[in-house]
Parts: sequence; structure tokens; C-alpha cells
Amino acid sequence: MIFSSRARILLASLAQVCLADVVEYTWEATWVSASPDGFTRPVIGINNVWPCPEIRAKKGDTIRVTLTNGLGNQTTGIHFHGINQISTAWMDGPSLVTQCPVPPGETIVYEYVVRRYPKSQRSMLWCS
Ligand SMILES: [Cu+2]
Repeated sequence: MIFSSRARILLASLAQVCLADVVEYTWEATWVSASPDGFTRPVIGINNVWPCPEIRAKKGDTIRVTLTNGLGNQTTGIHFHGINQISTAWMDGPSLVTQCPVPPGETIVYEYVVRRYPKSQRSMLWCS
């Protein structure tokens, strides 16, 4: 069976959509005692753990992170550094740049599709 180049592109796109998953995390930002530079002090962790967990997803997946600010005394947010936020710039997360910081006790749901990322960066970084 021979497909035209348009048909091949369409089939490839459909296959990518069909194989896409929703990658979901429920996180609470919490204070954790840790020593990232050798000196123990309170640092921001996720679900009482530091270093913070990683997000694993593939191109085409939808990432959904429900974040509750459990810090009690400080605003927070997640910055999805390194991910091209195509049509979802408000989900990139840097506080006071593309979104308001999340107040203590409040929850935000970040959701976006991983459409592409720089070839030199196979993983994303984030910080609270
Ligand atoms: Cu960044």
C-alpha cells in the first residue's frame, strides 16, 4: 500500500495523538529540612521530600500537575523550565512573569501538552 506524503503525515499525527498519555501528579509544596549546599536549612520540597520529584513524559503527552501551596508563610509556583509552552505561555509558571504566585493554602492546576523541546535538553527543570 502506497501513501502520499500528506497521508503519511496525517497517519503519523494520528498515531502520536493515539499514543499520548495524561501524566498526572498531585503535589504539595512543603518546607523540608535539607542540605543542598552542605548546610542544613529549610528548603521547599514536594510532599515532604527533597530533592523534588521528576516529571516523566513523552512528546504528545499532557502534563497535569495539581499543586497546593502548603508552605503556610510564603507564595510559590512551579516553573517548567526548558519546555516550549506553545499556546500555553501562562502555564510556564514563573511567578510574577507569566502567572501570579500561588498564595499559602491555595491550589493551582498546571496543564499543557508536551509539543516539543530543545534537542539539547531532554529533560525539564523546575523550581518552586
Ligand atoms: Cu526557565
